[in-house]
This record gives sequence, C-alpha cells and structure tokens, in this order.
Amino acid sequence: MSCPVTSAEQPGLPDPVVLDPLVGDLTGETLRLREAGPLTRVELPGGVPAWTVTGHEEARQLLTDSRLVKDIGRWSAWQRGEVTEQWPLIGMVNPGRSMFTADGAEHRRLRAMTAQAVTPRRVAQMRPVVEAITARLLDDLAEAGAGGRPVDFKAVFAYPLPMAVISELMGIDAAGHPRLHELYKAFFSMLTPQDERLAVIAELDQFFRRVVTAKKAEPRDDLTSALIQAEEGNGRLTDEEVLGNLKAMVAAGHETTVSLLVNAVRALLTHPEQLKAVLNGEATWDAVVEETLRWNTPTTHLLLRFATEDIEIAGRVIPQGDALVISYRAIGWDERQHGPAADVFDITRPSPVRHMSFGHGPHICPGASLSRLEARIALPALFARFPGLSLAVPDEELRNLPIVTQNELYELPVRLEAAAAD
Ligand code: STR
Repeated sequence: MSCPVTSAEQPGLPDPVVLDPLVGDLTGETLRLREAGPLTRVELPGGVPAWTVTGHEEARQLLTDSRLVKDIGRWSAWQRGEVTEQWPLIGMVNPGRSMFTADGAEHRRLRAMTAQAVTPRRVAQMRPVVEAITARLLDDLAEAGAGGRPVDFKAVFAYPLPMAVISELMGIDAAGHPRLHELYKAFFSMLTPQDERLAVIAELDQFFRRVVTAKKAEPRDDLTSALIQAEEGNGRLTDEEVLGNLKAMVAAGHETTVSLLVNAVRALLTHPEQLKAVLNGEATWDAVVEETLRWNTPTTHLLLRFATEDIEIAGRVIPQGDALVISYRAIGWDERQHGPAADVFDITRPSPVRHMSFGHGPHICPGASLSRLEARIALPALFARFPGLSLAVPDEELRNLPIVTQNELYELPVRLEAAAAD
C-alpha cells in the first residue's frame, strides 16, 4: 500500500517553489530553487506537485538510481487520475515509447543504434554539412540585417541551423520545416489551450508517421532509414519505436541547440571583455560553449522521473509514486560545484567546467557532440563575419517564452555592424 508522506512529516521542508508558467523572472526562480536546498518541492503548472533536485552531487546520485524510472504508469497521481491528458505538460512526460521514456535493458536496446550514430567520431564527419549550412545562414543574416537594420538572430540563424542539421541526419525534407516550426511553438507554449495542444501532438504524430512510411518504401542515407533497416540482433526496433526515437531526436535536436546558440551570443554581447578575450585567442570557443551550457542551460527543468520505492536523499525522502524534476538551470548554479560566483558568466573558470547540462547516467544526452559541433562552428564563424555584432535592445528587455521546461527567448534582436561613430 502506498503511504503518502506529507511535508508535515518531513520537518524543515520549505513550501513548494511555484514554477511560473509565463517564466516572468527566470533568474529569481533559479535563486529561489537554490535557496530551498538541493532537494525540494515544486508546484508545476496546473497545481501538480513534484520534487526537484537542484544540487549537482544529489543529481548525480539520482540520475544513476535505477529506482527512478520514466514510466508514467509508476506515478501515483496518474494512477489516481489526478493527472490526465488534460494536463498542459502531459506531452513532455508521456510522449510515447522511445529511448526517452524507457529504462533498463529496454532503454539500452532502444538507444543503442541512435546513440552510435551521433558519437563524437561520427559527428566529426558532419562538420562539412554544418559548415555549409552555417555559411548559407550567415548570408541570410547579412541580407536581413543590411543597412544597420536590427535582425532577430534567433529567427534567422539560431533556429534554422539546428533544424537543418537534425533534419539532414534524420532525413526530414526542408519543405516540412515551416509547419514543424508552428507545431513545436504551440506544443511548448503554456499559453496554448490544451485541446489545441492535443491536436498539435496528433499532427506531429501524423507528420512523423508519414516520414517512417516513406523511408520504409524508399530508404535513404539517413538515420531514420538505418533504424528501420537494422538487422535482428543489431538493435532492431519496431515501427512504433522508430517513430518514438525519430520524434525525440527531432524535438531534442533542434529546441535545445537554438537556446545554446542564442544564450551564447547573448552572454558574449553582454560581457564584452570576455568576447574580446575569445577573439584575441586568450580564451577558447570551447570555454564559451561549456560556460553557456552551465550558466544559462537550454533545459531549465527536465520532467519527470518516478520513484518506484521511497528514496532517501539529502536528509529527505522522495516517497514511492512521487514525481521528480531535474532542475538543470539551478544545478548549474550550485556553489558547492562551481564556487561562490556560480551565478556569474565567466569563461575563464578552470576548464573543463564540470557542468551537468547534458544530464548524467543512462539517459545522458546522446546528441551532446552534435550540439557542441554546431555551436563550435557557428559561434566563431558568426563573430568572424560580424565583429561589430551588438544587441539591438537592452538586455533587460529580453523576455523568456512562456515555457516552463525550456529556457528560450522570444527573440534576440541584434545589429550586425557597430554603429558608425560620428
Ligand atoms: C517533445 C515531444 C516529443 O514528441 C518527444 C519528446 C521526447 C524527447 C524530449 C522532447 C519531447 C522535449 C525536449 C526534451 C527531449 C529530450 C531532450 C529535450 C526533453 C518530450 C530537453 O529539453 C533536454
């Protein structure tokens, strides 16, 4: 029998931190989470309670603890019908069967082939593709920002680059990109009415089903075709599993890297002395990428894992059947891991920065090398082409989209050339 542990039974447990669906003050939220301790309670949109881990060391432990699983069937609030398809975040937690939602031996089978396609060695072979896309998008930027016009770096460069790269890898035709863009925008936004979100999820499902059907009929040189064609014993997946992995790869492969590029450019433009150090060769692009990942993580919160037993951690207990969020942005600001100035962007930190922004344990981001390759090619190429790049609005005016889990700005308006001195 499950025996709910209330906060009253866990002395010293602070009130839950309420996660603002509109993300009005992300820095404030991160600081509140840090103050609440390494393992604390949050209230997710819709009033759904969960635990969250905000400490680096505690997250390391929990992310390798096999008593925590991704199967929503193990969530007591789901079993009791308190959380249903009507919950706005359901698409993040129950996106269908894939490497994202499986554990143990099944997870290893589902993940193996996909992960092998994006190892550092395989990814290095994609360099020419990423360079060609980067060159084309830099031309697009130049055109959109000609004559000193402000241009949205996110829309013109940061969004199309990862979308083009992941589409190239998975075999998605560029003709589908505009619709996919609309669908993902509506999928992630907390302002989307739930009936509309469910329709969006259904359309995404149809979109990717058509891709799988087409690749079955006519395999191409892409990872989707390779997953379909895998031999028995070599990680063979059912069509349904290929579909799940394809959805996970496309969603994860663009959404997070858009933010990495935007957050890196924003950090450099608001820390000009550090930009200068990189351009002088006193600091590396590698340090820029890793420090951006730590300081302003693309993924604010990762939902959800479920406790299959009571789990003791940091002097508290996550009761069986409860849900756990991994709060990566707060984890990146853990002073015990990164020192007292953990909330400061500083590319001169001792390298490598041991951040956890790609996760840890069996589910660690399989696409880490690909996103690093994209950022390490795009950022130096951008600043080489536009050395006078600057923000076109004050940094304080930049706003996060109403997305609880993803750290994404509405836009990043920039000017390509320094204003002419008069
Ligand atoms: C979005 C909806 C979908 O069709 C499939 C997935 C599975 C992978 C998820 C993705 C989701 C949302 C963004 C995630 C990604 C894995 C990595 C990425 C959570 C639920 C991150 O933000 C870390």
